[in-house]
Amino acid sequence: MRICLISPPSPELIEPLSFPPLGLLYVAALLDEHDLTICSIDAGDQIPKDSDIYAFTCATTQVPWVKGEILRIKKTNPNSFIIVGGPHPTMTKQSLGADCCFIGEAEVSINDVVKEQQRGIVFGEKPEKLDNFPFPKRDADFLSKYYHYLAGKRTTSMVTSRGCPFNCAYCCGVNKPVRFRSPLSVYKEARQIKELGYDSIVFYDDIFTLRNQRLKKMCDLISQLDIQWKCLSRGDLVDKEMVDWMVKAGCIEVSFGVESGSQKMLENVNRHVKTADSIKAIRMCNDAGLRTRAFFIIGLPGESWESIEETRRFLLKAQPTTFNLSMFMPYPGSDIFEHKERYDIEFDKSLILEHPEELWYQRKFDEYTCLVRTSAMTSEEILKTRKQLSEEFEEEERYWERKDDK
Ligand code: B12
Ligand code: SF4
Repeated sequence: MRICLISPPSPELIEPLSFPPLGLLYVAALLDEHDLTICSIDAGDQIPKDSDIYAFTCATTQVPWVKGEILRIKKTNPNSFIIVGGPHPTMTKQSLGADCCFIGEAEVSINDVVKEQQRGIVFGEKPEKLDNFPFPKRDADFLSKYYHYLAGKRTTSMVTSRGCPFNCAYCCGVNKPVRFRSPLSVYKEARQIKELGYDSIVFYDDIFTLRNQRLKKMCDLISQLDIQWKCLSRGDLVDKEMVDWMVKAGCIEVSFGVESGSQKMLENVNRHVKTADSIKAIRMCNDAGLRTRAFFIIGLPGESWESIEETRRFLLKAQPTTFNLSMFMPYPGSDIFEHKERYDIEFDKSLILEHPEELWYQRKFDEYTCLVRTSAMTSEEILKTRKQLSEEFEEEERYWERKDDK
């Protein structure tokens, strides 16, 4: 069977060729016995005309392009079978015109879907023991289309767990509940990545430090590989001992989803992390010699002049090495999108459903859009204060990324 796997373009990203589409590479590994082509549209690959099956991965921002391509393939190759999977179909159950709309993770069910050409909405059975399934298909030719440097070293991405146990109201929360791979399986995949010529890994787990003893075992094993890495954590899920293990194992950077400096706002969006814990965690990592990055979302429900000021004070106190101020975008499937009446926020739901491309919050470097307003701030005010806050701290940022990472 000729199967073409398609990674749609990501014009919303400033550097779309930083990381390969991991989800699709997992699907590729599962379908390995077929005649496979993997197309990265961002890398300029052309979709073959004569495939038997076309399988798209799709995030919400990619919907208009995917819909258009499905329509085109239906005309030019009407006998082919088209599948769409990934975060958007999983959150919305929208088929976008495909024959099969695949919900959830591919591991257990994708081969049956392909063999039986199952039509309509198909719910993928949850893979429980992740160790039983193959690593992503990291074909060297395909990987060479992507490049990312972390502190001067060529870097690629990997995940060691699925899902997360929390329910933040702004998050799409795909691939729940949380499941972990064994430290040994993580080590073997990291070793394979090293053998492919990478000395550096970004762990894209939602929260890499979720389980203390598992982290210790992973660090013990990873330290044998002499690689550098970075990961995501939470202010309440890291302590000094864990940081020491991580440093010894080659960790150079930890990112924290702080989201806001206002405790009240965090509680409003069901993010139960104390700002004091985030400050403590960032400073602890700084002291251990790690680079720290704090992610904030401006424009969450209840955003006000006061909460912006609290975010400003947070930055002054925590002093992360760098930070990102992204704009809040309500994604279908998140609690805020589905139940906006419960939150202090306004946005046009039908506009987002009809034009999901509007959810690109950053059109170009430093060019942001805002689709929301709160009782205290208009969209324009949210945009303006985001920019002001960013400019105020730009001078203080050390900007290691731009200096070192090219
Ligand atoms: C790493 C990551 C990124 C990276 C790299 C993306 C990449 N090229 O890999 C960066 C930073 C670039 C990024 C950017 C964005 N991201 Co992002 N990202 C993630 C993150 C943390 C991990 C993705 C991952 O690799 N998961 C591991 C793999 C194994 O899981 P998976 O991709 O879901 O794949 C499985 C299934 O979905 C399914 N599957 C996937 N594709 C297909 C295809 C077929 C045919 C089938 C059958 C099955 C199938 O099988 C796979 C194996 O089980 C997720 C959160 C998460 N935990 O998943 C958010 C997430 C995917 N991102 C999200 C968002 C919103 C974005 C941005 C839009 C943000 C922005 N800038 O505005 C952009 C859009 C980028 C894009 N066009 O895809 C949302 C998606 C929401 C949505 N409804 O689309 C998520 C879910 C975060 C969240 N919790 O809200 N992201
Ligand atoms: S934002 Fe992070 S912690 Fe919150 S539900 Fe999503 S992945 Fe989990």
